[in-house]
Amino acid sequence: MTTPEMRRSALEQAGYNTFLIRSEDVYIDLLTDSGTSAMSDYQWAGMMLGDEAYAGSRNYYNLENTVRKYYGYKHLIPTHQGRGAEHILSQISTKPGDVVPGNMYFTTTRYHQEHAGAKFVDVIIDEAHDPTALHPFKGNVNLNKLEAVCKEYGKDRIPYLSLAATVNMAGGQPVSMENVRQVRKLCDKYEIPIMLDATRAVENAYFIQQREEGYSHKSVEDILKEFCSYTDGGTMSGKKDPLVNIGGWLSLNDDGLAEKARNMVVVYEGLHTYGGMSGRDMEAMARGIEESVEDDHMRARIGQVEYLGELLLEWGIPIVQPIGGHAVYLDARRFYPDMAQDQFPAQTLAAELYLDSGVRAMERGIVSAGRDVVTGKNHYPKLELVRLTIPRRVYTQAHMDVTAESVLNVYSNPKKPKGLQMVYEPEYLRFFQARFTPLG
Ligand code: PLI
Repeated sequence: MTTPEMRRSALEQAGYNTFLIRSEDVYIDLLTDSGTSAMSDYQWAGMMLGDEAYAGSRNYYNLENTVRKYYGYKHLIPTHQGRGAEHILSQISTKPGDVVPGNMYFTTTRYHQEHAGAKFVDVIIDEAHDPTALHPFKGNVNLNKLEAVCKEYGKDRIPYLSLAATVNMAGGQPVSMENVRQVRKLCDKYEIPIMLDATRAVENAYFIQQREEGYSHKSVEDILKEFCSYTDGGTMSGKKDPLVNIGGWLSLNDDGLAEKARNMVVVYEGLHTYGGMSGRDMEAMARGIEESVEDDHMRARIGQVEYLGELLLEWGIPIVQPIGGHAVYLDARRFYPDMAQDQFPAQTLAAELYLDSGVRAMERGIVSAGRDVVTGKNHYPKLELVRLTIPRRVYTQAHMDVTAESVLNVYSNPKKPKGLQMVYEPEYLRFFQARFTPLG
């Protein structure tokens, strides 16, 4: 528990950036679901079976078999976390002047694409940029947008389509099976591979089971395997779906590309049979993947997110709809309709929420979007959101109630903040370390 005075002081010291608050000053931590989930007894038991050989650990082979079994990919290159895999993939596939189409950007993913010299082009459906649109698969690719990019640049300048399922920045929104099937057809026509950001693909599979015709009787496990079968490989942050605190991987079906990746991973991550993870970490991830595809687990996990979202909707609070897989996203524009985007409404809202109750959330708006690498100008995303992210197997319904009550307090407070001014802006992925002062 914290007092208002403690929180005011902690927030000032953190430059009004929730990433810079110490966790001991946080009451309920909804910053992220990344690496914050609780491991099970089965996973902890696996930690005791760590084979810490430098080369050829048996835990690596177990992980490789597990990824093959559930995701279906042929080659497994382990990395320390998701962005390690994004780095390797970008470096082995992308050259300056290339173009990478994707269904909305993710911060680290786009960073690595741009770092390798590519331009990112958003090909998600328009509904994804509208927090009120009720489309059941707001992560879908707009096939016309994708085809226009394919026609303009062709296979020589498009190393792959970057397909995220679910789409984090759109509000944890899924991609339908029908859409990935159509995307596969189109990419085959233009000979462009599809690389899946598989970070929350199990959550995506659950939404397909719940919402798409013909899938209600299939297991999450089977749906996941079918979905991945339309893609050529994937990057994974083990810190989300796979229920571990650290780890990731790059998976590829193409033998030549996998050989390149295995060569590059030794430079940045570690030998190709551990890639920055210890044996025990790989064992915990293999077991986490097994648990993550259980229908009951997914129902409980997403059910908890929906519980919080439905409570907020009942109270008339503006959130992104439909409710996403890993988080509830507050629509900061509708909290502060008079605040200009340059005054950082979502960053301000995250600060207000922390001040009210010690609940920590994350900005997903103009600060996260960063600047255009060519012009240096700010991106102005349509979505200006605060993410209440739910770690897996950590919090109770009571924590969701306290969070909802605090959001209601902030929403109904007649004294509206004036916004923030950015006083320190780091060069890369500025949202992590930027500092602000309050206006007015
Ligand atoms: O945080 P990493 O490096 O293990 O993974 C990067 C990453 C890649 N793709 C997607 C969709 C992510 O959500 C992601 C990381 N997400 C974080 C840290 C989050 O808070 O959402």
